Amino acid sequence: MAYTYDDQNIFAKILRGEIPNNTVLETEHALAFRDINPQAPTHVLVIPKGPYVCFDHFAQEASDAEIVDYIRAVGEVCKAEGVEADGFRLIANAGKNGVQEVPHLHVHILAGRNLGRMLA
Ligand code: DGP
Repeated sequence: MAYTYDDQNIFAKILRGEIPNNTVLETEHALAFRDINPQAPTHVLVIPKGPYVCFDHFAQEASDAEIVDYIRAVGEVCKAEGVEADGFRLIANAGKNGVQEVPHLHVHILAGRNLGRMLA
């Protein structure tokens, strides 16, 4: 399907500097910041800087450079936050059934407590 990107979404505004954020990491193609409503002691969102609605949109249309930079950014945040020792969870909600609130791709990095066996 063809995705339409809404440049008025809240993460687009964060990327343009119109809304403040608690930045954890910034790279050429990615920005990581703390979730405003944390669900775990560590709850960081990693977004690409490009206009991608969700994970498959990004995987289909982003350049190799964007994809590599973005995945590496997730890894860098995991390392910086020290989540590998006790484990963590990555979540990328998409669309209506995925209950995606903000229509700009974001991976949630959750850690710091036992997250249970539920997927979401
Ligand atoms: P999702 O349901 O996957 O689309 O989650 C969106 C997340 O974005 C949710 O956990 C709350 C977070 N969020 C929403 N608005 C803001 C904001 O203005 N700043 C920050 N840092 N996080 C936000």
